[in-house]
Amino acid sequence: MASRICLLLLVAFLAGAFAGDVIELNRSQREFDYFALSLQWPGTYCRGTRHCCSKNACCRGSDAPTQFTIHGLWPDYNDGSWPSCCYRSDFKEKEISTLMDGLEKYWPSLSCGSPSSCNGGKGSFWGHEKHGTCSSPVFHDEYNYFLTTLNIYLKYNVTDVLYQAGYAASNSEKYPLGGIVTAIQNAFHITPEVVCKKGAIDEIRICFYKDFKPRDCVGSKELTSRKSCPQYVSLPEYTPLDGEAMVLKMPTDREAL
Ligand code: U2P
Repeated sequence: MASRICLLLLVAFLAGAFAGDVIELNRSQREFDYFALSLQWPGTYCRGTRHCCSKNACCRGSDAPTQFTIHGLWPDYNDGSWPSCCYRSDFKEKEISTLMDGLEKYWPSLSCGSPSSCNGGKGSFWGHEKHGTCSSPVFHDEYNYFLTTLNIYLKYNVTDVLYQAGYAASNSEKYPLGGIVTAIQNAFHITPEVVCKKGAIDEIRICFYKDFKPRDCVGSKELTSRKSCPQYVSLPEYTPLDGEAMVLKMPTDREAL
């Protein structure tokens, strides 16, 4: 009788685990210190687009994004490192189905490749958001992680702040890095981290305490050493592939991987 109960418990446990219940992956990773909201500039990222697929927002023609889009909300440590893949839990797209329009618009994939994930890279683009698994105790579920990220992205509108300060997308202008940083400091009272690629702004990161009050990013100190950005940077406009080229270049999602 006892062995039958043990067997039943074992079956129930395995059924729970395989049904996608949360499994702790790495106990050695301590709780994170702060969040970095990493924003990418499509004008810089999309310049590297070599082929198209349906999920790639760089391929939306005239609907391609023209504002900073979300790269991720990253739990980080004060020493500059970060935890990753803290729990294995199956990503359930259904839980965020009501957020899909916002995610497609503000948090789109800008490539056809599959980002790395904790579960072998399968499933939807947002399923790779392994950072959510390390956001405990602030977040315990997918829905709140994605909803909060969209909300703080909309509240701290970096594209608008730069535009109001005179820094608009341009393929001819170069802007002082110091001026861009000052515009964000004046608006949000924190220093962002800026990452460049070939002299163009690639990412801007703004950081938050766990209660979502803004704070300096750890990497913002590297600004003074001009780590990846020159003194004058560009904020390129993206000219999408035209309709005909897109049709010719549009492989299926499978081919694009
Ligand atoms: O910067 C390269 C990649 O490292 C991951 N990263 C970086 C900084 C940080 O604070 N946290 C972090 O996770 C990102 O990996 P991804 O989420 O894109 O897979 C970043 O792209």
